[in-house]
Amino acid sequence: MTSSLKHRSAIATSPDKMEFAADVIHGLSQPSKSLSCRWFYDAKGSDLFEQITELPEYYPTRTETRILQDCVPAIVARTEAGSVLVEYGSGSSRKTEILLSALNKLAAYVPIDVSEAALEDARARLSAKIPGLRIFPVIGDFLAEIDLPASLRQKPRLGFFPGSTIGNLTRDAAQGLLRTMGERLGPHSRLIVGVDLIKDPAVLVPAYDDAAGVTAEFNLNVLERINRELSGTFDVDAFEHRAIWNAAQSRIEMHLESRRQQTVQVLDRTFDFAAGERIHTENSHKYSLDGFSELARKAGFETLECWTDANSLFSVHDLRFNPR
Ligand code: SAH
Ligand code: AVI
Repeated sequence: MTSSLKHRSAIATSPDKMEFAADVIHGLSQPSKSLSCRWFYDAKGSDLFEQITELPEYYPTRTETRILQDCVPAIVARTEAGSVLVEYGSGSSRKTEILLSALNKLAAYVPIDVSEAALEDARARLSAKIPGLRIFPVIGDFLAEIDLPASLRQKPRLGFFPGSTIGNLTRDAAQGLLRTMGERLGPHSRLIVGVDLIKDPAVLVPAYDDAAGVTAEFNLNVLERINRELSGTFDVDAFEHRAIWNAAQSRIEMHLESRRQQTVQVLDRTFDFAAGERIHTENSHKYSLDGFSELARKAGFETLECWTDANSLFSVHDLRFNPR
């Protein structure tokens, strides 16, 4: 999909239903069934993600928030006045408020997200809280081509990619995305990235399989979305949420496991599930500090500084793009 950046009054249409249909049919037709995690984020999915961020087991959001509160003076000190803040996968933009209130000479804020509902809520809240802030929300896939509006094209840019959303990509795809972001932000521009760290699976697994069942609901919502938007016939109760630590790949995997043998229809297609068969719905890769710096280096970024919390749960990296 090609997205162009629009002013909020002319917000682009939500991700194309045709693309959703094609992607779902492709994923469910594979010998190992899978769905892209980007489809989690309809209005209900974005709301469920916000609930996840407040769970006692889900340490990433509160830990990254604390790190950002501590490191924001250093980030601000390196940022040129008149910069445009471009955020990838901005969601509720709550952590962004830490940067927005400290970076008081910003030319504009450009949040990019596939979730129209999340973007609209964030825009309304930020406009009320920070009068005078110019906000240009973009509904779109951060993997696609996104141009800044003409009035902002000559301004220096600061990229922001928090939440360890980069962990939802494979390592190769993450490296490719970082390079693309660097090329679009421009030579010598900076990118602040939040990255979740490798730790004891006894901490990791409950973060993705919480006692209250919110993550299970978030995972299962993708089947409800297929039912709502693609005339799917999934019996959501006939699937079970699974969160698994894959040590070889240093990642948490989320799956939906069929509780019984069943057949499901999506649009005009039929899919058979054996009892115990899984749909792989998400990867959440975890990095070491050096492992992430090395990945960033291969993508053309120098690590200027990197911060973590006292328990080494999460990290924030201040990177500069130095293309060769
Ligand atoms: N940055 C926020 C939200 C993280 S949740 C935080 O740190 O808490 C991941 C966000 O990325 C969601 O809002 C989701 O809608 C968005 N997202 C996921 N895949 C995307 C894609 N391919 N392109 C743009 N946004 C995406
Ligand atoms: C957005 N992303 C980084 C979250 C994560 O931790 O991988 C999504 C999520 N999946 C389950 N819980 C949260």
